[in-house]
Amino acid sequence: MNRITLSLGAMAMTAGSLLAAPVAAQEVTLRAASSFAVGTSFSREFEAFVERVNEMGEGLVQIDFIGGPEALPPFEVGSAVSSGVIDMANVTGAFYGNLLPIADALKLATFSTSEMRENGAYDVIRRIHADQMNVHYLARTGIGTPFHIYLTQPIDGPSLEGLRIRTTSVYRAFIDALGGVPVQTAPGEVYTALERGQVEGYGWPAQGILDLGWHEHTNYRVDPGIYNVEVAFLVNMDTWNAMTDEQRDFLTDMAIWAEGQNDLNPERNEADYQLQAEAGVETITLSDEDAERWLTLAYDAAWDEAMSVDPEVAAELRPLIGDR
Ligand code: 173
Repeated sequence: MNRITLSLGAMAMTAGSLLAAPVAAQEVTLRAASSFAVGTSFSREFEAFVERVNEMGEGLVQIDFIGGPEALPPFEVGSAVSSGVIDMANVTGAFYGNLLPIADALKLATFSTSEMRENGAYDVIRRIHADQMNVHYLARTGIGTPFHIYLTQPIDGPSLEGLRIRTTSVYRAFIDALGGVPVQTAPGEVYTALERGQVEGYGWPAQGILDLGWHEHTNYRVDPGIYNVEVAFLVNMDTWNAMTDEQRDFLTDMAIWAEGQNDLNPERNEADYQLQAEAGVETITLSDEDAERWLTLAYDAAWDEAMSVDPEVAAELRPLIGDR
């Protein structure tokens, strides 16, 4: 009798405290896509993030990764996350210039992600992404990895006169300044453009040219590299706002973990330079004087472009993201 009374009492208490407790957050599943091919250099970081979120976020946040360019064309990933066709994207600002032209200027950052989180740069970056694109800027990968110009034929100084160079908005102003002819393609078209002799070179980061076989048609890499790679994790703003603080904080912690991986970039770059050399890609190292001219042209051309695209935001960003 005693026992029965006790357990009934316990049941009543449990029911009472369940009713009084705040409703536990339901697990949310986010549909995500990458603008880079699965398993390649600029998707890998995001895939590691997805794996970690799915491992540590059980009952809270899960990510359904639908894939890379086979799922969504790379230049449409920005629109898809903006409109909510997907909830989350791994994409570079260079691929959504149609929505937020100034995003390409984020390649000009010289500060680390933690410096930019602290000094207010992220506030500006988040504001422009929210206002103009309806997305939350969650994380930035790529800091510590420069871009290079890769060529099928040698140059002997800072000039690309008459050469057709595959580009995105990242390298366009620089190629123009060097007298080259920029030819815009998605990464997935670079191999064919090289194979068919439609271009004499291309812009691409330090990492990844072996991922899609481009080393087979690449004879030279020009050093020094320029800028810093920017590949962001974006979340649709309606999705972000619909989540609980706990879910948002969890994703932010995971994002900061992903940004911590940027510290590995210098050694990853060296590993790729080594692989390029083994694959027969020769390095053209510009003289100190030419290197200075190369870098000055690269940064001046890109900042001029940023100032013409959105002078107010460019001027606001410049001291916050760092200047060469
Ligand atoms: O396609 C590109 O060359 C490009 O713009 C880019 C940007 C970031 C990472 C890798 C490539």
